[in-house]
Amino acid sequence: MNTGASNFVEGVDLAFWVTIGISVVFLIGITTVIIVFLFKYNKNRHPKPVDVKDNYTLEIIWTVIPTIIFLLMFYYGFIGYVPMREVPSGALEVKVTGMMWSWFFEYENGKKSNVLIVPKDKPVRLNLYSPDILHSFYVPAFRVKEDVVPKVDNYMWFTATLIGDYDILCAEYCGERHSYMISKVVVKDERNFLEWYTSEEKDIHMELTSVGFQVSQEYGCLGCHSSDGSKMYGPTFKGLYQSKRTVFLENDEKKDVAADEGYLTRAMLEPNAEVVQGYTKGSMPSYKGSMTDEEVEQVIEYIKSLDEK
Ligand SMILES: [Cu+2]
Repeated sequence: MNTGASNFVEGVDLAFWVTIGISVVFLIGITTVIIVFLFKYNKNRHPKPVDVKDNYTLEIIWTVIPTIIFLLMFYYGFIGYVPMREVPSGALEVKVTGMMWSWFFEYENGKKSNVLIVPKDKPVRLNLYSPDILHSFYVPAFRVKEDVVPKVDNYMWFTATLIGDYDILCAEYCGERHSYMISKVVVKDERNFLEWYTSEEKDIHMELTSVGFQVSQEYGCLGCHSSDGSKMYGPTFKGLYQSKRTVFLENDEKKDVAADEGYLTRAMLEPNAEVVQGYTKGSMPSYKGSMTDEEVEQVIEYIKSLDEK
């Protein structure tokens, strides 16, 4: 009986419990031996240490038994892993983009989303793509995890077996904000899934958000501006749109502004014309001539989108 949220839960959990079980037996066994020996071979009882040499029986036993135990753990791991690389034909294909610092999903019919919506009881193949650095797509409830490697066509698959919402995490820990790459798998029954999948409504806003995010990344904006409210070298993008700011003009005069489209555009093209209080003049380069008008708009769309999540 499969009681987990995906077809892989049973196999992975079995390998996990076998390994844990063996480890617990050894933990108890070894600890007991340590305690017994502590008393039995105490210096008071055994004032003269005895050297044990060339005991072949003992050596064979401690080679053969651990080998069998390791092979047992390997066996359960292997039979749990092999099916994960064999995608059934007819699986629903979804392109997964893992980028600094979010997930993005694109379906074969052009549907785009920032949550992964899948039908229950149907195999789903995820084609993993990264435009920037290493990521690791992880759905704990499904017991699936796979590296997303730039320039490598990696994939994974699963069949969701329970309706519900499950967390998606990035399990890569060598970068600053992988832990902020949180999304969801939403498992729907087939009818509800098809209703969403075939609906005409084009998620243009989502598309713009994604493009704006990519542009912000390309120009290095996100190296100094966070998207989650935390203070980096420059002000955060979150809550920035329409917020009230005190800025210093070029002649050092103070002025109150609202961060609307006009202000944000000026901030990208002439960053030193109005420098926000608390930040250093000259620390941001001008993007005049390098960013197109369209790209400026896309970054603004991205900044706006952060407040709608
Ligand atoms: Cu990541």
